[in-house]
Amino acid sequence: MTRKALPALDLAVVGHTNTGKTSLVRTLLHRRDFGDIRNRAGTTRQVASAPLVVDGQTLITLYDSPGLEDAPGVIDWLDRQPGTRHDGPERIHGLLTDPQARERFDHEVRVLDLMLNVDVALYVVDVREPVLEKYLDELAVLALCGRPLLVVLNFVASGYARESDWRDALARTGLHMVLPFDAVIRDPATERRLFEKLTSQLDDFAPTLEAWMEARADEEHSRLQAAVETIAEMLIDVAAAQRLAELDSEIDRARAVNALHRTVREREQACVDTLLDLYRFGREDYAEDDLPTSEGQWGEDLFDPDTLRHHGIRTSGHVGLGASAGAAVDVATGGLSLGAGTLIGAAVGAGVGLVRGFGGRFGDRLAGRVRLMVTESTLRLLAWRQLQLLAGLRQRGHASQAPLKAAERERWAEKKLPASLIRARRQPEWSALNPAAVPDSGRARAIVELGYALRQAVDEESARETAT
Ligand SMILES: Nc1nc2c(ncn2[C@@H]2O[C@H](COP(=O)(O)OP(=O)(O)OP(=O)(O)O)[C@@H](O)[C@H]2O)c(=O)[nH]1
Ligand SMILES: [Mg+2]
Repeated sequence: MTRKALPALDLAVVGHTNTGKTSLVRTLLHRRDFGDIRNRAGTTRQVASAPLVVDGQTLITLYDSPGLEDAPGVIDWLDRQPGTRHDGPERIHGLLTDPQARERFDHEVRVLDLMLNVDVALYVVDVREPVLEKYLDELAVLALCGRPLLVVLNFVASGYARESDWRDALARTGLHMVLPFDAVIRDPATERRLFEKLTSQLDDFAPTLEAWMEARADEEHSRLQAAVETIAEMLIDVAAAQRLAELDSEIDRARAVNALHRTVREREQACVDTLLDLYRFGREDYAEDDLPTSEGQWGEDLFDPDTLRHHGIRTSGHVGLGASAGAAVDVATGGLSLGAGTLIGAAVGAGVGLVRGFGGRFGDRLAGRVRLMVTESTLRLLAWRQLQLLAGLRQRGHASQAPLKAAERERWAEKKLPASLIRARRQPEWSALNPAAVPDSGRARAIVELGYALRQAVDEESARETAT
């Protein structure tokens, strides 16, 4: 369905230097490649624009601007000019057309020029700062431009914010449209509030702003859906992955273990890369110790028994086929828990179980061989790590400068694994990691089902967080 063209909104982001204007633009854009962000004055020197596009139409254009530094000087200059005291835009126009003033108020001129050409502006405040005279001068100069202003109180999460001082001072200057924000945290609810506040002030642009909010909400929803299905697909691949090894050859078993380790690590890394990509981040966003490194391993190796223990995951027990299958052997801790008599000396390595007794197509070649599979403990750890990463990504603003910390999540140690994952243990043809795999509709269904279970876990956790 083609949408009727909506009036496009021009929105300037202005404020004192180093208050987080460029950071705010990045966060609203969900793009980290916009502009330069640095903790010092005068980083942004030119006005730069970026569009918010829906279905090929630019609904909103954001304009980042250089920081204001000499508003008191501008006020003094304006006060010295004769004539129209009450026509703000005319007075500003006078300044913009005066060659000497242009030279002296280099940054301010760019901002004021922009202000006269947009529909609305966000004035960004660093609420850690006291309400100094120079900031009130900035607001006075901006008010002369005759555009609606929404004040964004930035750095509210910083602990020592002076939010109430700022609210009082702003109310005294007649500015009541105020929104607490933290430009480096990603919070869809606050982002939405910002656009709702604008909607309430800009009747002509209400349909535009509503269309934007709707598109953003849809995007968030489908991104999360894609993310859980990405994780689900990886887990199904790993759960059903297997390698065969000669039962009597230690060398061959070691080879198979290494091959399986490598394949699973690579599969996990591919999942991480897809998640980063979905949320428009990259490998440079995370600290090596917390998440996988570029070599395809996590700082904590997936197959180190210490890693499993550290995460409170039991490292002995069945591979997940259950006692009824009667053929599962877990060697995760180097000790064999079942069928040891047939597997003397087979301490094949952490996180990989030896399984015998499959039938069917994949069972045909089993004579004299063992089948290696990843243990259930490892699956738990994999699921847990990816959900942790997802939670971290969902909260990360695109202006974040600190490395990504995976959010602390409830551990999966004691939970029952979803049924779809257990099912995959008996379906080697479902794993893209198996050479003879033939993905079928059962695999697709299992991914959707597991994705749904993961989605529920994510939603439950979000609900718990909101409640606390
Ligand atoms: N913790 C925290 N840091 C922030 C926030 N917003 C900005 N910063 C940091 O503040 C510094 C300045 O951010 P910028 O976005 O470059 O500020 P700016 O207003 O564009 O600066 P100029 O272009 O120089 O005027 C950077 O170090 C940012 O990482 C915030 O909400 N929270
Ligand atoms: Mg900037």
